[in-house]
Amino acid sequence: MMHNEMIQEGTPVVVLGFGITGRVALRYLSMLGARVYVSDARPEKKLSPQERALLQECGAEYEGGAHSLEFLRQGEFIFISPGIPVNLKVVVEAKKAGVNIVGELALAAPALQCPVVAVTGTNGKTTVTTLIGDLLRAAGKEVFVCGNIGRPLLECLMLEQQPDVAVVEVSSFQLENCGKFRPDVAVLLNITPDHIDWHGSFADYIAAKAKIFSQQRSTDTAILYTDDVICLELAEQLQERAPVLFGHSRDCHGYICESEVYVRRQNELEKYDLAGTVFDNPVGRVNCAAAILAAKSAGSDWHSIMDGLHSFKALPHRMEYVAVIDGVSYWNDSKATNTGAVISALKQAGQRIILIAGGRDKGEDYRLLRDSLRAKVVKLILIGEAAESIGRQLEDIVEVDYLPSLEEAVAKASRVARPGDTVLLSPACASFDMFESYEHRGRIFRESVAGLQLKRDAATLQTGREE
Ligand code: UMA
Repeated sequence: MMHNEMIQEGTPVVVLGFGITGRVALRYLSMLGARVYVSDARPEKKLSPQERALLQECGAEYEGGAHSLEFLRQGEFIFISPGIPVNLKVVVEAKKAGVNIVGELALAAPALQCPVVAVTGTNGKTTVTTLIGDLLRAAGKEVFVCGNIGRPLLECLMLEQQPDVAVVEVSSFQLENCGKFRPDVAVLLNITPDHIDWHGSFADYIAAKAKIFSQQRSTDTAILYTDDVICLELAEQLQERAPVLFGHSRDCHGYICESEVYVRRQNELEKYDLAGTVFDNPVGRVNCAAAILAAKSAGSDWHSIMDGLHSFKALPHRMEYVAVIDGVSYWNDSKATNTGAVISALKQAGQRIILIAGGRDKGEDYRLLRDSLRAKVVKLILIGEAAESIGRQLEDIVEVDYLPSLEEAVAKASRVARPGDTVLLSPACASFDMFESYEHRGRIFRESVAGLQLKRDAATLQTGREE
């Protein structure tokens, strides 16, 4: 395993947060010889047998139930898990006491051996990261796809053999503490308000996202979406580095026109026809333009890209088609946890929509949904903790119903929908008030729709018998 200049034999490090990232960090740090202290809000008795075994195997001391300054000060630095805000009182105090705060990207940076493609943005990150991985694999490359997508980047450093390229989905949380992380290719898809509760303000969220470019050199590639005003402003600030732009303007390096993406190569235009792929819709085309530019920068060619685009299957919980029952189509967009994602979903869905939204508030301004709702939504069904607050901001422009559960929301939607309508779950909120995760919420939606289908089939059978 590659040496990491941040860790010497016996370097004391506190790992703050013992989730997916914290567990991999513990393994990585102890392999490098660090002395690791783990602090997590979960009391020790709540740890799984595997987590206990890992602590024991690595000889790590554990502080559970709360984080104390005394414990945190034992580290030469604190390795902070992405979900833990830097403005947490004890973290601020540790910083004041002179302890450095290091995130996963910062820790990985000095040891990264392979070229890195990093992708950020409020929405579309996972799809674009996965797609870039596929487009590079189609060109015969060994690719490690990781990051916020669910597999920490540190895992890449523990591989026996380094891949040809790492494609990393990076969140604003990870970028906040990214240190000297320098992607060879950095992609910024879009920026709309999200995670305001964590960052404190929209300006701080934008600043975190912009860090993806902060360590890049003139030979690195910065790819940005020019139809998004905030990305455009950032592109202007990067002017000296000749950023690579994508969008609907013909001046872009990758421009979108109807079902096609055109990529400029000197005086030629390379055409990528998306007809027949899952990306042939307003949001898909934009995501594709970004992925094509990134894959080309990392060494993919036209044929491999076209192969990769055609074989790509849509990811679950992101505008996922579920069923058509009695002429009404049902779509699961449970991953839409902010207003920007809901606006994108409404663009892609049909003309008369029954929207199911709500959940745990992340500091969103739901008035941002007003124009999109006015255009297409005939009924808004709200669930979860944020229901009343969302309702207050929108009930003057759309009919609103409040339901106690997602199952009941789906049943209600099916009763009010007419043939040709779309029932869309696109919550604009986190899921943790009622579900374990957005995946769990999406599964419950699918199961509720399957329940409607069963009822429908039973009713048809009954009618057939009576006839
Ligand atoms: N914890 C504390 N103290 C606190 C808060 C939490 O000790 O004050 C502990 C919890 O008890 C838990 C651990 O911290 O044991 C969880 O750590 P974490 O929230 O950093 O999550 P991980 O399990 O490490 O997962 C993280 C990302 N989670 C977040 O950013 C919240 C995962 O993204 C990512 O897939 C994973 O690392 C691998 O890189 C999830 C996510 O929701 C999917 N991301 C956000 C998003 O996509 O919008 C950014």
